[in-house]
Amino acid sequence: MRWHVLGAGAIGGLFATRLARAGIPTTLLLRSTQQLEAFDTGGRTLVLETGQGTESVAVDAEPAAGTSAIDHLLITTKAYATDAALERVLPRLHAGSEILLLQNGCGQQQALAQRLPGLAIWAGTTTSGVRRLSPFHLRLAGEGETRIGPMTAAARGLPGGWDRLAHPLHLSDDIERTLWQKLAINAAINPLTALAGCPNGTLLESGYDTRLRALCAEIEAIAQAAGRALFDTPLIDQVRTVARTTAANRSSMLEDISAGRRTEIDQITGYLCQQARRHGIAAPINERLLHDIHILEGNNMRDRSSRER
Ligand code: KPL
Repeated sequence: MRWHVLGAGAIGGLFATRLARAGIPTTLLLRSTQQLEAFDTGGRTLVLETGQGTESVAVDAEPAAGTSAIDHLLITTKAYATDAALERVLPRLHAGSEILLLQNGCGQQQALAQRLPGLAIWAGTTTSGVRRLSPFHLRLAGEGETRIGPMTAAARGLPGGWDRLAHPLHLSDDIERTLWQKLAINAAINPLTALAGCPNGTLLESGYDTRLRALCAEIEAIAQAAGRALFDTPLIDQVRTVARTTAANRSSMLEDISAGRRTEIDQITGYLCQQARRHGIAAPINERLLHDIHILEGNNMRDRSSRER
């Protein structure tokens, strides 16, 4: 058994170290020869700093556009990059391939399951917080939990070898609900922190109370209109708990904005706005956040191209 990891960012790197540590041969699929050279120069290891110390884990790497068959594929790309990344590896997949998507956002998991319905496909969410200090050097900010569930009939139990991972893992019997729960939390925390440039814990301050409550109520209304159950308790309580447990963390959207990268706003808030339109309800708060983050992304892109000129 060998797992190939498509999307060698923070989450991809974290799970590559977890797989390799469990004795499962693991290969990073890298996009460019520069990335492969940098990985070779660093001794073909991923470095993971945890509260307990620093682990150096040896993994393999190869170009995504290689030729050997891929039996087990973990996709951890940014949500918007899923299609383009998949195109590169599609010729390497076969009827028995297993695919697991561990990403933020919604829509891309369902699209892949519709596109490849005969394959064993799982989707998952993780609340583990990990930062990339340099391309192959990661710091684990907090060990969260990971929920995985089947997206197609061929996906049974956990994906191959994942029962051996030293990582808090749960099999979800309602993965659509799990995806919506994570989507709702991300839609509440990520745009607000990205716009304010603040860590997650700042949202607990009283100045955010009214805004956060109104945003959570609107997200709940969209989920209800779409026929999706969220949590058994109010979303605001869940969001506050996540903001408290990740108080010092910067959300992934804030990190993207700070680094001048595209964000996952279209797959998070954009997906919710699409659902609201489809089900005929208004979503003014989410529409506004979508607009404001697009403006911020646009400013970033303009700043970047003027620096490059
Ligand atoms: O998943 C996250 C993210 O930043 O994308 C949260 C839960 C908001 C933690 O930072």
